[in-house]
Amino acid sequence: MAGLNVIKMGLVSLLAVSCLATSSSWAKEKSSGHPGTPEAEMRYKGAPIPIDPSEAKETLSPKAPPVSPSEFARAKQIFFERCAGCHGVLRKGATGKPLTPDITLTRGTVYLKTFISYGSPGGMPNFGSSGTLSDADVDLMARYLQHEPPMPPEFGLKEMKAAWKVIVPLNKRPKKQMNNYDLENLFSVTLRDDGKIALIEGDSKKIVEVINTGYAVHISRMSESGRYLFVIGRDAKINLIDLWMKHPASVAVIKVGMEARSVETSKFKGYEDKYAIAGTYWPPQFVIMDGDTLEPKKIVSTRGMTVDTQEYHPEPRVAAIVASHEHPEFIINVKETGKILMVNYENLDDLKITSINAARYLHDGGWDSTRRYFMSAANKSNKIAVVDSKEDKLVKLVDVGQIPHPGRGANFVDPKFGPVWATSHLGDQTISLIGTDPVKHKKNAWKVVRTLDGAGGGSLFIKTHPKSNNLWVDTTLNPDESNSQSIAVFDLKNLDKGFVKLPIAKWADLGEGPKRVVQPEYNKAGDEVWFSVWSGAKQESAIVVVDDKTRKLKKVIKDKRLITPTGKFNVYNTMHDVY
Ligand code: DHE
Repeated sequence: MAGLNVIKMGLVSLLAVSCLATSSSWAKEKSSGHPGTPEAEMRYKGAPIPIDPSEAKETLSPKAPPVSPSEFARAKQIFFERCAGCHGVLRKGATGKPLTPDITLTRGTVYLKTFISYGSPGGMPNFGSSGTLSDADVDLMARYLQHEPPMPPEFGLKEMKAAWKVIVPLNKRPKKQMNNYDLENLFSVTLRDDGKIALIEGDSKKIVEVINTGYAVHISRMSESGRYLFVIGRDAKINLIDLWMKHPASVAVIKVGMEARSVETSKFKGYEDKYAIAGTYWPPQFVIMDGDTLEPKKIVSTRGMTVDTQEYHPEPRVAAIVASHEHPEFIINVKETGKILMVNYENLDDLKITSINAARYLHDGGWDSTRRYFMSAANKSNKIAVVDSKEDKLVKLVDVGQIPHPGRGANFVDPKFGPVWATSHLGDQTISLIGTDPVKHKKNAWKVVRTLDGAGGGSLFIKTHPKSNNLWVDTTLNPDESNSQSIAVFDLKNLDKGFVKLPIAKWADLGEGPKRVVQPEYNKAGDEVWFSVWSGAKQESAIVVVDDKTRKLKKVIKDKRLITPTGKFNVYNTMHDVY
């Protein structure tokens, strides 16, 4: 329970920070308290991790300044809530610098206190001078960091099996769809801080089911057939939901670690719905499971050497996972080592893994329009790695803007340069368009062919649809409310004309709250685009549906149960990787 309280406190503090966003400009924020790192990025990366600090094994180092047992417990909690997201649980360095005792002991308490108090140009927040941590806590953290990092427990097959439950066995499940929903146009909506998902019917726009899931639920993915919905929480709990049931509900659950973000299912011909895979942040590993029961079959650690300096990294977290359409393979982003693993699931006993050197801090990504090339953001390296899933090799590392954050990106045909895939950025206002057709537009392939100027930095997601002429770009984490509460839309036929801003949050007509507009998602037909208006857990949120052709408001979905809606996953588009 202690762990849960910690998570709750952490999430509340995350939202509290979000609520603090003022109307300062993006540029002004760049030169604020922690130079070099926009506050939006800190807010995003600084989320607390859902590991119970009391479970992490403590080792006191004789050479380090003394820390009492009660101080150690407090310092662990502060570290897991505020620091581990950037520096890693084992402090080996992630997007933040390494903080292992070989480094911290040579720096000493006074240096570390200054660093924690005032921050650094590299992006370390000014925890002391901003009042986030008291003087006593700054002193405590400076001493604590000179001891060995406490080690959270491992999570192997035994633990997974203990946490695995088939709620409805295969022979008790329906043989055909037992409800009248238009399943392909159903949306699975993340209710982030409520630990639930809502299933919303695309046509009626009514919530038809609310289902309990993992804590701080993160993403939904579909099985190839469109029958099974997989939902993963930050606490690494996976719910397998059967959409054929009269009332869709979880038919199996499992916990695959202590902290996770990604889940995917096998999509190669002959393996439809056969396997599921989940990647964890802690322990750093992935697990392949049965697609219809979640029985864990094969666990593989991602610990290993970094791609550039070739040093051992004890905690390379698993970020995005996509299912190959070219081979029976999962494609896995390993964040801190910068490697992309092509895991062939034909024979789980003699697993074949092709390890592709990309660049550090791989995060999210998606397919090009042919679903042959995986476009993956190495966010802090400011690059997009292009992987050829047919040849299983790296095609190119493309330099883009500051901290690319595409979600799954957007595919369309640029009137001048041919087929492109686009990403927006967390760290600047640009949108990079990368040529993706090496056959008919060879000279444009794997280059940034065009850079659009968007409304601002702090963008998380970008979206279009094969049937649409619009490109939608959110600026969810921009400090200026006029950006974070609206969406920028470009006309794909007239990209030079710039964008138009639509006041999505205003249209939702809600009360107090941050009302951040996040993650455009299309319906199956590609003629509507849905936006979440994301406020605090105790505030009203909404989903705003816009007519794609006219760009006019079509419907505001409001419901008491819509608590902190963020990601939305249309069944058809998620099944078929349409974006
Ligand atoms: Fe996400 C996707 C990790 C914070 C909403 N997020 C992903 C993926 C990863 C990731 C690795 C890709 C999964 C895949 O494709 O297999 N997200 C992280 C973090 O580590 C981070 C930065 C901090 C954290 O504490 O979790 C983080 N993410 C957030 C949010 O705060 C967001 C905006 C709101 C929320 O619901 O938590 C958020 N992330 C999303 C969404 C997707 C996502 C909606 C899927 C986008 C898609 O279109 O596929």
